[in-house]
Amino acid sequence: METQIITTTPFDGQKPGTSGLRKKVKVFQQPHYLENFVQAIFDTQAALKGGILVVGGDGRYFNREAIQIILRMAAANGVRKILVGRGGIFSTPAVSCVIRKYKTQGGIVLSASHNPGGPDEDFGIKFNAANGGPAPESVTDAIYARTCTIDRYLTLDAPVIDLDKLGTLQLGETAVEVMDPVKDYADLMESLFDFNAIHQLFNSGHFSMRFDAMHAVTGPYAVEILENRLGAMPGTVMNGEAKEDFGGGHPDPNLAHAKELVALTQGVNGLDFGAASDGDGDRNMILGKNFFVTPSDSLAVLAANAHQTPGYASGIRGIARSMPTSQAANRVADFLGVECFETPTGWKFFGNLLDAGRITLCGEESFGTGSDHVREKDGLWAVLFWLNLLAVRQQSVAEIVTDHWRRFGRNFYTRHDYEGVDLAGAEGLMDHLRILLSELPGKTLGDQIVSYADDFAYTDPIDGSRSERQGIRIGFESGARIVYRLSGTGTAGATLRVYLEYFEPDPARHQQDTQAAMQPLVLIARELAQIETRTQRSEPDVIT
Ligand code: VG1
Ligand code: CO
Repeated sequence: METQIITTTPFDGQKPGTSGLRKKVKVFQQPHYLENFVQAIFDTQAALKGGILVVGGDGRYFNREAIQIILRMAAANGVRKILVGRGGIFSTPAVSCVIRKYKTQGGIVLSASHNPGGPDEDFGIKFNAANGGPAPESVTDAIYARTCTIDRYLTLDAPVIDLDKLGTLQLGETAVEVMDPVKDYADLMESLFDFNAIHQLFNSGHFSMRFDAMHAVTGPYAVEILENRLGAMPGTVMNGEAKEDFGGGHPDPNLAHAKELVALTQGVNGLDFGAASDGDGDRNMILGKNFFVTPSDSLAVLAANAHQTPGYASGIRGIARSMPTSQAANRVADFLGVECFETPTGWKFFGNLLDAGRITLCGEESFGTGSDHVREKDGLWAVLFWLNLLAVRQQSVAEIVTDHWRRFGRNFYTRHDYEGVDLAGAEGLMDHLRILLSELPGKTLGDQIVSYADDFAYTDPIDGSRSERQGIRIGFESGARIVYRLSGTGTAGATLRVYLEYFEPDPARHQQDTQAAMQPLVLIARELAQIETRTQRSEPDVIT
């Protein structure tokens, strides 16, 4: 097998967004496109030479082809050993787990997460560092800079590798180990949660649940953990067969896209517990009987109850939440006397805080929750955490959350997304808000008085790196907030996200309907940003 040096030229626009490089499959299929980006990783990450690399993806269309390309390039670039999941499969949190467990120099994750898959849909790639987490901006910036100057890549003239058979084979000088993508991750989960208690809950005869894998990567993980190890009834995992196009669906675990599951939890005979994960297994949605847990509340509830699970029995060191995530977690942190950090959107911003031991739990409003057990958000981990709490507290999901509100007050929360809007219009809207910022404090909007308004900037407390223009925050004296930002994961046009929150201390008002309760704030947000005239949309496409 000979190393080949292929001449190439830079591709415009290989700048990674919130979670890596995401483009249409057709873009990735252009000659040399993927190769360019992958070579930029090898050219900038010197430790990979002679080191160990983990490779795997969520199984979407183009996953297998991409992996073959990456394996040949990794061998040509002198990687000593590659750990690849059988069938090319690894969930995102499982990649993180494997990088850490085997102390590798990093990993390449192939996924476009919750975006649809298929020949006309999305694909994505990102590099995870030796801590198991998405590369920090300094690294993604370096990779991007290299894609702008690259003139050649290295590959091996080698036959296709059989990814479906476990075992180690040789690719030139490089050992390629095809491993079970589930086992190490399932073992880690077993070390964190009380599997006996959950097993008993499943066997009690008075607990019903479904996990919706949405035809995405968590199917095999959920079957192994919930059905095989924990003894849940066969069929507990629905849509468990992973498909290249996710069965034509949108593998995004929220009220809009997991309708089938939501319906099963409704009515007098609704399930006691429903949960779902996304394309690459890092997101989670938690449902009780006729009850939806917002991700922001989920983070706060897990933090307040963490000591009731074996993995977190000695308490938590601190919490971090992404900026648009509700402030419910801050109230728990205050109560526990631990720090609560507010970081820009994207899991990479939690990495340093986790590595430094400043935080144990972290989360995002976008259905992402996680802890220091890996360096990615982790869908099944959150589901098991909830199951552990349900088992030891012997309460329903609704009881646990309403108890929490009674103790801490309720942060009503919603997010309105305007998808695929005109890019210039969306940028114009953000610029318009930036100009308004300085004159807002002290002003009355609707029935709210503005206390602060800024374009969020973050200085990493560990390495001092600075990230600017991370979204517009408008805080009111009542504790309410409006946040505007543009998505960094879309592949067509722009997506405007408007995040709304208000605090309600009075338990008598905790049962109100969220959208109705938030209507006054919604109107303020629409008017202030001139959403209708600037996006040509009168209503959001997705409300979560
Ligand atoms: C979205 C979410 C963000 C999340 C990111 C990646 O980003 O808002 O919280 O970290 O997706 O999640 P954006 O830029 O579109 O708002 V995943 O499950 O794609 O790894
Ligand atoms: Co995801």
